[in-house]
Amino acid sequence: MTLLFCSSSDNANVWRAEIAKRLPGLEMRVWPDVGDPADIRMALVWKPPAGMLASLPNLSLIVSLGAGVEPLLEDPTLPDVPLVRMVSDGLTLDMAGYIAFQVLRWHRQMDDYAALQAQARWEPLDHGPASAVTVGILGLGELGTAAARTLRTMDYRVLGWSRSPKQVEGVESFSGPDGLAAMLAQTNTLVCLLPLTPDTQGILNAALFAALPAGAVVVNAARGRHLVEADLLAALDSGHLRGASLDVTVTEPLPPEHPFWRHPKIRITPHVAAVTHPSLSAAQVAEAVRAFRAGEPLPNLVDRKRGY
Ligand code: NDP
Ligand code: OXD
Repeated sequence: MTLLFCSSSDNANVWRAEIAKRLPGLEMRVWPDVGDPADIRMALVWKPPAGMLASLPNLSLIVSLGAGVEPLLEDPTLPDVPLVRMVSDGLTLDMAGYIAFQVLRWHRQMDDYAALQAQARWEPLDHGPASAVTVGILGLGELGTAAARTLRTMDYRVLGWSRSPKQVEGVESFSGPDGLAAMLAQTNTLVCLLPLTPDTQGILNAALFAALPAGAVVVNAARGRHLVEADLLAALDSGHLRGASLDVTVTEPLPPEHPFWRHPKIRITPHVAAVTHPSLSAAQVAEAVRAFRAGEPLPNLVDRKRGY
């Protein structure tokens, strides 16, 4: 059984070494050196060219190097074979750290201190305790739950919104449209960790921002298309929102002329909130391959109808 690796943003040699440690003898080819396409039974991919997977006649398993699978599902030629997505300690720890950092950045006014430092001004600013800050998390799945747990250890009040109600210790769970409205009304820092689906695209829009208390902050670490960019600019410029941290944008890389780069209330990172570290994630790939070969239920299988 041959595995095809295809990603322009992951290091194939590092992956080859990590996979060889766990699956000795497994042949791995690296796209575009596919050889005979009929040899390929499994593919390990991140944003493969549209149509590429459909050109592999014996493909029987797709493993996504990413947690979010909309780049695959949006390819109309995607073969109808099991699709496993990435769930690993590397991603969850990275994301929990990124969200904690962004919540602290706004709560503890770190950008204001950077501006004061630039003027050599020693000027303590007031900030309340973490327990007085309510963080609302859209998406209480693998990453949202990890972020929620980390924030709870820091004494933030944490609320979470998901399709189905959840039980996470110390976290108040909301679901449905009424639940969303109830959560937003209490949220000082809103974090988006939803998958991108037709239901969630554009969810960070003017109506949602208006439902947040004045002075709220928005953190989007999910997908750029969750956000209506013009609505964010309007809500920041009107003074309703205090700031936004964006790890993802509609167009990536963010074009140099985009207003987000120079907006005083926006902080940008280049889609690095959570990374699929090979050393921490190869075990999950190996487990998917092992289960597939053994004909056992596959872990972290994507529900194509749901879209995540
Ligand atoms: P999960 O599938 O584990 O969790 C998704 C959560 O969103 C679930 O709680 C789900 O609810 C909820 N959800 C989905 N649709 C809706 C809806 N219509 N209404 C309310 N809640 C909804 O995903 P992960 O936590 O692993 O990842 C989330 C996203 O993070 C990924 O899809 C990806 O886009 C993004 N990501 C970003 C990275 C970055 O570096 N910026 C890195 C990795 C991922 P329920 O549980 O009830 O189904
Ligand atoms: C992912 C990502 O979905 O890195 O894993 O965005």
